[in-house]
Amino acid sequence: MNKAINETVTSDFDITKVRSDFPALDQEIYGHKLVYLDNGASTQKPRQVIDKVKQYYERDNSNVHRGIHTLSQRATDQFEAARVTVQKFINAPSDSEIIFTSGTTESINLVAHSYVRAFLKAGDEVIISAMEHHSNIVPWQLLEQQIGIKLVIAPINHNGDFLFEEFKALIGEKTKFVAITQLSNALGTITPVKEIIQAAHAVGAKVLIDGAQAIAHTHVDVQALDCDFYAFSGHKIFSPTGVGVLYGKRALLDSMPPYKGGGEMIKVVSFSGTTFNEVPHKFEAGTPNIAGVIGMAAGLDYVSELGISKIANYEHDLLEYGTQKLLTIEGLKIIGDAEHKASILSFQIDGVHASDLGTLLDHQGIAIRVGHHCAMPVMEFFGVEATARASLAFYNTKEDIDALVSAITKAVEMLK
Ligand code: 7TS
Repeated sequence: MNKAINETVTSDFDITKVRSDFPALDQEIYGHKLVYLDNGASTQKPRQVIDKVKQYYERDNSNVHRGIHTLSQRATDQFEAARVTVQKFINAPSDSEIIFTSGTTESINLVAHSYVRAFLKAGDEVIISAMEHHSNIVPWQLLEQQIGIKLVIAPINHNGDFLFEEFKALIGEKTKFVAITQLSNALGTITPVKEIIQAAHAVGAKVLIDGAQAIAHTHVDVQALDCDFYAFSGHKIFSPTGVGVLYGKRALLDSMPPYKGGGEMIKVVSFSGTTFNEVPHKFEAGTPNIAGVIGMAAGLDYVSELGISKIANYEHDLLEYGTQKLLTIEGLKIIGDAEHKASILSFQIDGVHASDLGTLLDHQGIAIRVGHHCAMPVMEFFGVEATARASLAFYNTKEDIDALVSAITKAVEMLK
């Protein structure tokens, strides 16, 4: 990272107007203005998303794909229009390649079940990185136990960089699948996903990208990446909880067996044999999170309107500013200083327990996350049990960072 302190973090959008779109930001916690720096866990929602969900429940609430009546048609139209919004947002070739799930975790489990469990056999290798979130580790470990695949871990270094050459050395004829985060939630590392995908494809392996963190911070183009699967959650991109996306290449999705059985995913059900619906419906058994899906389309529209590259530039400057300011605190060490980094500031302070720090910051109105961030192997690698993590969004400001630094300084004085 460029180490010069950028005192003038400027946005190409109207930050005051942007902040006023997010009602939750405008409140006090213990008598202090809320400074929300836990965007890696979940983002706040703009009024446009909240209004959309409210409008749906007040006017259009009904089930999708099964009603002849007006409300059901309205709900279905909005639900399917949301699929096209997602398709365009990630530049997928077809809206039939967009499957609505409950979030990244379910998207990854769908692929684990319907692709890896269905097509890999004992001894086949699945590569993940050493900095995955538990939801991109445990599904593969379950398959290790259940069908005997071998999980191979691509290493990182102590800056948190993904080691591409070491990764390439792990790839071989046994490699059948690669599942990698695009942005580490614990370290902020941006991984070279395009190169990873090319290297995996060279041996015929398929690739899933965990975009849970990346989706709100970088431009995602699944065709340019040429990934086979891409997973993300609505709630990390200013949209409702309980909804997410799995993108998959159509030919793969067509070849895969369903993940869950139930209504909507079938063509004909009979006791002499059942046939399945076309994708994406084949993977969407049961009544979906209709309000969540419609709200997510509004969230993606909001981000598109601001412009993801403007967001990325602004957050990059803010991250550099935050890095420099935090490093002025005595005894503070940043965990994760990768060359390519976004949105996450994980740190530790000598002699200070992260959870004590988190509590004292909360009492000053500052929301951060402390703990292992569901990435325990990363903590083990760095020899720490927990870090404090400030994670940024485009509505954060230099003043938020200043408030964080001053609150940490006060907290450290109290704790030492
Ligand atoms: N993958 C990554 C990289 C994540 O950061 C998360 C959530 C997930 C997968 C799972 O997403 P979910 O929406 O299905 O739960 N990460 C975090 C976090 O960093 N703090 O809280 C949740």
